[in-house]
Amino acid sequence: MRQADKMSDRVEKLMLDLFDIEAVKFGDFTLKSGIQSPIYFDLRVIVSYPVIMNEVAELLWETTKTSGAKFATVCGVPYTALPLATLMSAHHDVPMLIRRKEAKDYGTKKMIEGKFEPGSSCLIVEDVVTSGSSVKETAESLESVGLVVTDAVVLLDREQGGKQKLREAGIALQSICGTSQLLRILRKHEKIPESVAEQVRDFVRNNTFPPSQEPPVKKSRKILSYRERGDLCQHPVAKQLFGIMESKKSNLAVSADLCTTAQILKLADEVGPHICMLKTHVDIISDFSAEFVQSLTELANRHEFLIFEDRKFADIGSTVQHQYRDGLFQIADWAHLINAHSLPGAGVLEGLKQVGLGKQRACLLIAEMSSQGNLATGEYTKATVKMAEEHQDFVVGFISQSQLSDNPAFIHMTPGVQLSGLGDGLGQQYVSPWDAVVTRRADVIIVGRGVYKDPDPATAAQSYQTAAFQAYQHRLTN
Ligand code: 5BU
Repeated sequence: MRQADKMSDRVEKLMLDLFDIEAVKFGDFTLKSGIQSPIYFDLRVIVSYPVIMNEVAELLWETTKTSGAKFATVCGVPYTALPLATLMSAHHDVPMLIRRKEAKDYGTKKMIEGKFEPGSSCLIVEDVVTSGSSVKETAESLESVGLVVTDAVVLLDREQGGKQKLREAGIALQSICGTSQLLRILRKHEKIPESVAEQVRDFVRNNTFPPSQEPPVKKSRKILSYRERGDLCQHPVAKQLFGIMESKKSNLAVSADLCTTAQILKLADEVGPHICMLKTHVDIISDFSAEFVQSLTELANRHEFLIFEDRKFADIGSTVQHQYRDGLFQIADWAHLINAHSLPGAGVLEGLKQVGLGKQRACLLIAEMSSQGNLATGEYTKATVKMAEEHQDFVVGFISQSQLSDNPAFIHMTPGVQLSGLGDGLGQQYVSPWDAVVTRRADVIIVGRGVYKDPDPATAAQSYQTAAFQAYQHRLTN
């Protein structure tokens, strides 16, 4: 079995176990904050189930390792995560630190127990994240004694904005599972009725912590419409895209990952009225021709969508220039948008830019990926955002899994979206349109198989269009 499959099978089994031992409960609960919630996580019970506890610790470890986080010590948020951090520490030979919760009351007592080098890094381990405040408090304690905290790992993310809040505080949060995935697993095994799942989704939707209150830039990012952002941005392609999104009421891009021109043109015509953008992988087409480009361009004009060639340029400037301009595909002649990896450094953009700018083309930088175990995380992602900021004449946004920049001109596009389905067995990981747009703050969702594999792609596209645009409207008004 592949690594990705194994991992998702294990997560699925763990969620079912947590349900069985009532660590995950459904009903009517009053949370610490006084809010009534239809779902409650009580992970304290896992200490009574050593096998489960061990599995949680192992999955926390693997999730962290997959994200590429580097750390010298681990520290569990007291109290539930303490035994989890202990197991991670003991099994993987990484020293542990203990944060005293009561230190404040004793004044002179040490807040952090254990040995560490000032300036060294510490991973925070937590059981459940809601707003992220407990992780933040623990990070502050660790930082107050000279430790560096850049990463945290959690068993369950309630998906109520905690991840976003922690990112604002400079902490990348990884989770084994989020509420939406948990609900999909429990529904798949018919552990809860759909009405309960919907009630929980509604609750999460209506109880999401806003990503930031104070900084004015962030506030304005939250409430600007696509139209307003189109007015603000300089690049003609970004302006056009925002305009199309607003007028067609669509923030859906369909990925036409089909291997013949006839199939792609048929799909483009069917889904055209519902999309703002069609994404291609031109190198998988068996009968590519100039006529195809002409027909696709006609369809793009007729239905008003942009064409995005998902070529993922990743070589030195001189080579990508050829790949973009020359060869069989002459991508620069017909694709409004292309994308590039930041891996080679700014030269990749300099090269592409020399070809694209004269033709009024734009580029998206790949800052995060949807696939399990990908390495586009942490410092790499941050450096990618910086690179985009330095090339705003050509880079109009990101392919990402979350909002990475507050600059309203940058468009965030998120692939790995499906209404049903957790993954594809080859590492792809899916979130729902709602999660992508509301929780992760994507501007555009990219959907491939969810649409083109459907027996009725036009109706499927319409469903995704409605789901993603309603999510955007919710974001505008909340
Ligand atoms: P899917 O059928 O919805 O899984 O297709 C997703 C498309 O987005 C597919 O063309 C991928 O090549 C593309 N993609 C992705 O899935 N994840 C990423 O991180 C990036 C691109 Br970058």
